[in-house]
Amino acid sequence: MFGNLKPQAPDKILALMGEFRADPRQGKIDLGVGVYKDPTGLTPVMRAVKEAERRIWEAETTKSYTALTGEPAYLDALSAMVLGRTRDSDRTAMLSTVGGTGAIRQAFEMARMGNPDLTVHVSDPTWPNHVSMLKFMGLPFVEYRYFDSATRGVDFEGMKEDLARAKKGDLVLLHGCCHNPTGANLTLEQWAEVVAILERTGAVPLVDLAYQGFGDGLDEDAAGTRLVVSSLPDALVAASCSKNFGIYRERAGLLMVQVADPAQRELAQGALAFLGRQTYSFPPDHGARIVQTILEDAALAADWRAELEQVRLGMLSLRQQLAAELRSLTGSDRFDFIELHRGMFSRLGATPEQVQKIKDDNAIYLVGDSRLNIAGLNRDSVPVLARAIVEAGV
Ligand code: PLP
Ligand code: TYF
Repeated sequence: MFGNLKPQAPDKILALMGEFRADPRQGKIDLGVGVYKDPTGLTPVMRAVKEAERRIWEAETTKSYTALTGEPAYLDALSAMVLGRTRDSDRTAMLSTVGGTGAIRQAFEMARMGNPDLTVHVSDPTWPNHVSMLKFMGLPFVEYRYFDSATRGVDFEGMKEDLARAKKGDLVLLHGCCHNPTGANLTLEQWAEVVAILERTGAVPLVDLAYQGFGDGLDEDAAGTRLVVSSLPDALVAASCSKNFGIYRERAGLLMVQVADPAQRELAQGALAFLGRQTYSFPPDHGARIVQTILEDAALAADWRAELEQVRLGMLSLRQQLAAELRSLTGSDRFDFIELHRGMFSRLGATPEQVQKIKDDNAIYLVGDSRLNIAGLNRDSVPVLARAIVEAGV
């Protein structure tokens, strides 16, 4: 049966994790995979998560299945966090998903069920898994201009021009905040312009919100998503709890599907339940229950927000330190974009050879496209990286 299998190209980011682990050099620095690390290099379990787990362990009396589309109280709490208000329940169908990835995959499936002729529009560049899933599913996709390699900001004129070509019923994938892999993001004014293009073309947005709370704050990071959802008839939102709750391996996520007409809601909810049944039936519960427990308890939620804010400010301060260090080493402001970027990532704009040199000479691991994970740094390693960047001729 399996003799005809073709070898699959490994995920470059995950392959880099293995290479880093195997590197025997002392003082090696991992700026590859997008996992938050504290200044000591650990990915901690957040305080509120530990406390929620303790409460769940004490109170839980059964491990029987939850609802097919997920625990309603979790869906209520997380959708309210994303939207900053109670969702429009007449027009919103929801699914508890296997992480953000599961939400994106089911969103692609939903969009195809709704419009078998759709084209998906993705940013150039985007998270490699987006493209990989689209290829595997045989869904046609095109890239829209996004990253301006000269300014390391958003090529917004190019983006608008390309999005204007979307057709009615196409899917436009947008990063809600903290763009992966570039770190360059839209302003709220630019979001409004994108919304206007979507209104005009009739293309449907899918917002991938994987880093809410890692950029400018929990509400600020959801502002674009909220504008999209409140302005447009149809919209999909794929939210992940992996990063902001630090529960990567628990696999908690949410897919929201907003439909134009309340008469379509039952159909959409039924389609989500159907899609769940075709893949794994019931979603995992533990991560979702942690999130629900935290969000439903004012004191726990406040503690979680405080810890998340500390994480966010820590990354911001590393950005400022790195930009300052590079300013003083180069005597120029050409690396100031690092300070303007938001989230875990920045695309440096280095060549693959420069990325290789940084790795060979200093045991500092960046993804091949020159994406670096800011959270992999600490106050002591920032100057080491800055010197390596300059020495590689970036
Ligand atoms: N979307 C983006 C842009 C991401 O970077 C990630 C990364 O982890 C995800 C979605 C999905 O995350 P997960 O499936 O771990 O929740
Ligand atoms: O971009 C990243 O590094 C994170 C983690 O197949 C990740 O989103 C990377 C690759 C992958 C799954 C998750």
